[in-house]
Amino acid sequence: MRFESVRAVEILDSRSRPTLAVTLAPAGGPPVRAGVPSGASTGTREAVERRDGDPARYGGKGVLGAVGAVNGEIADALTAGEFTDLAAVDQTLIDLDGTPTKSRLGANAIVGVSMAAARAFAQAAGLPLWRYLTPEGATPRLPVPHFNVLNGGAHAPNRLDFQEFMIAPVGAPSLAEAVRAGAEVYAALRRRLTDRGLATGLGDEGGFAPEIDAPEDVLAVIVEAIGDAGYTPGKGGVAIALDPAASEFYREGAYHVAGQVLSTDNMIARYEEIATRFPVWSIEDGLAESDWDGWARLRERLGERVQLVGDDILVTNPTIVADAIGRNVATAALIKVNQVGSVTETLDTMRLCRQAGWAQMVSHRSGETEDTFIADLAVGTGCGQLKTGAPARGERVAKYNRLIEIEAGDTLPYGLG
Ligand code: 2PG
Ligand code: MG
Repeated sequence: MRFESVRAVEILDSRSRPTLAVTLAPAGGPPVRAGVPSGASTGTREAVERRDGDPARYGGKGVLGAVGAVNGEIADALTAGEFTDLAAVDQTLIDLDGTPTKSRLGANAIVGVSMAAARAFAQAAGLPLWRYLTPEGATPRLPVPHFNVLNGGAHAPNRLDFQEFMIAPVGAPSLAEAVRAGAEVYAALRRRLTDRGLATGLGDEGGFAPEIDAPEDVLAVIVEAIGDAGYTPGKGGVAIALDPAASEFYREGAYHVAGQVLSTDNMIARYEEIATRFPVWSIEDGLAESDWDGWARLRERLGERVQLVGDDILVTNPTIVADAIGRNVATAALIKVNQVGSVTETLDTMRLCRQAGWAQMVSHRSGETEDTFIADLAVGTGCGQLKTGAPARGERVAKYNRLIEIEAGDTLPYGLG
């Protein structure tokens, strides 16, 4: 593979903040493009997103430096060489950057080029992106979509501490039916909230953002909405997944939830009660990223009943995930391409999880573009789970619609696997 040109421009993400669009022109084929996502509740060990810090532009959030890195150094390196595969491109980018966190060129610059390069190789091989991303020995499958129907934490201006309440149509017969269930429960939830006089404005990921304090009250209304829409709450129908994003409400060694101050063990007990009372099948970032001992106890107490997903604590980083597997602190990893900063390292992390029997949930970021890369990544790796926001707002729906199109074009299994 040779590249004739590599170009980036500064565009807007779904939160009105600057991000990058990267266009690669592979020799002998049409140009390919990628849009770079960006998080709000970020883990401290994530690859470093490069922002300009110039207060005169976008409040310091401009990405002209990262754009310049793509159009300068990265373009020079990629147009000068020939590449056998995506891993070779990604290694070139990592070596060129030269830092462990991709901070010099910017992880946002590098991941955009990496995603576009994956598309270039897929195109050259005459394969859909998901098929190109299928690792040896993996079976592609349509993932269970996890619709984030109610937003709090860093994603909404309400006083709710838990960040994400997701519905997962685990029992649906197909992806298209899962999307229908997601949309129907979302509509039923809007009616329930309206009936109670609660606001139905949306948070960053398209879920409603009403003023409710206690997570249990949110869970109760979601269970009602699942029933209203004609589905059975639970893994045979529509189950619930949580991402409390607990690092955000962990202060001075304690968890601050709905006005209460909880020790790690009290927080774990709270989750045990939640999992007993409600059809919660998965909890992501139930504890803070620094609370590794707490995570180990959480897994002991709840790991048999509930999937325990590490996001901020693992940051899609193969080295950290290998450590976490050895220390038994979770049962699944959240997978975000921009958290580690290249597609190859993302696939490495997913392989480690597969080998250890850990589940994986591919994820969007709260700041997104219309790029649907992660839909193909979830299908190709056959990991069985994708979260990409509510069944509302264009940048979220684009991913679900991409899944529908993949399902319509190929005979693939649906479900957790
Ligand atoms: C998360 C993500 C995506 P952010 O915490 O899982 O939902 O949020 O992109 O803000 O880190
Ligand atoms: Mg998270």
